Amino acid sequence: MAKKISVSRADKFAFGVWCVMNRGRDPFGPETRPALSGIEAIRGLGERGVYGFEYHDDDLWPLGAGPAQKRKAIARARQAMKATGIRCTAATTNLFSHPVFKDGAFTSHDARVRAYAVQKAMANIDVAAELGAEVYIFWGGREGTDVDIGKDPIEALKRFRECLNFLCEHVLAQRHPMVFSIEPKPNEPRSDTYLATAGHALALIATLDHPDMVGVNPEWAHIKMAGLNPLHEFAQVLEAGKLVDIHLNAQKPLRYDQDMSFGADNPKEALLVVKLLTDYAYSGAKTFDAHPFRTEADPWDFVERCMRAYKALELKVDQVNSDARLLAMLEELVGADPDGWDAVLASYSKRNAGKLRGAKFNPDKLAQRRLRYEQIDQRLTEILLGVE
Ligand SMILES: [Mn+2]
Repeated sequence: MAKKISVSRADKFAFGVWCVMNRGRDPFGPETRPALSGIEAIRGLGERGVYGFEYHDDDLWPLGAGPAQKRKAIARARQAMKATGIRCTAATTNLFSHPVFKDGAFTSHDARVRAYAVQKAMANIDVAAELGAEVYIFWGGREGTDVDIGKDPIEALKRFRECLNFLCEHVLAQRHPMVFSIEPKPNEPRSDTYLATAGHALALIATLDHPDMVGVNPEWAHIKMAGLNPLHEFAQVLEAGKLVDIHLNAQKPLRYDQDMSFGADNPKEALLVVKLLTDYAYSGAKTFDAHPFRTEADPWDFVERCMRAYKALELKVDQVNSDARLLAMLEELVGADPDGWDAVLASYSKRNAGKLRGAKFNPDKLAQRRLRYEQIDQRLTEILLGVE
């Protein structure tokens, strides 16, 4: 009998408020859904048992709002949080909508634009800390180029680094209990974006003044846009101890940013991502950063769907992790290590090097070992499809 799916706050699901505020506008047509304010978004998510929300500064108060208007918006957000039990899990700065950022924010040529961007981030970092956000995200929306001769990519990376270093110092000075997170994306809205993949972000982080304060929140769709493998990207960030948040959605490879509901494109890949997060006990928020199809009347079926898809895949992960046939085949795949090479390779020593130098291998024989990948993959498919 099929198991019933129920979602609770213990699942630590989160949504960007912008996901449900999305009104279906695309480059070819206007809005198809009525407006929803950031506060209504927080409240609606909270009422549906969602654990957390993420927001951009401009989602909660308009750009250029005075102190009184801003305080009022923050108070209303806190009210909605208190009334529904939803938490603010992460926040970020809108450094891409206003035309001032049309050629980048942290990587703009204009020092005044860079300073304005850092000021805007600084101000929202303080609000985010007040709302309890433990993660602050940097998605470099416009940090890229359309004309590569027009911007020195080395200089751009230096500028990005400088701004992150400055903001890390701000967080330390304010004693906010917060880490930063870089969200990579290969392109769109710019022709090419700096820090295109998780690997790019990890490499930049290693060069920062406070690398321990900065992680990565890779996004499924952004990875697919680059034609890469979400499982591998998430795993590399997780293995580096840098997975501080994750943006789940769906996306057909190598296309414009589709941001479909989680599980909508490739359930097998999605299953393996849920398995990764389960097996390695990822403890951060599982955040959906997607939006409803333009054909939807309201955003709530979409919210329900993303969470149910994750829970359904979690049930499948239980099955996969306890399927005797599959486990036996996977064990056989790893095989035995009768000569203890695992231990030799784990650490270099003169003795180990000597043992390796003197060893005799028979590559032709080793190559004959049976690898049942066809059967393994089919077993996974059948578990996913629910057939015996
Ligand atoms: Mn995202």
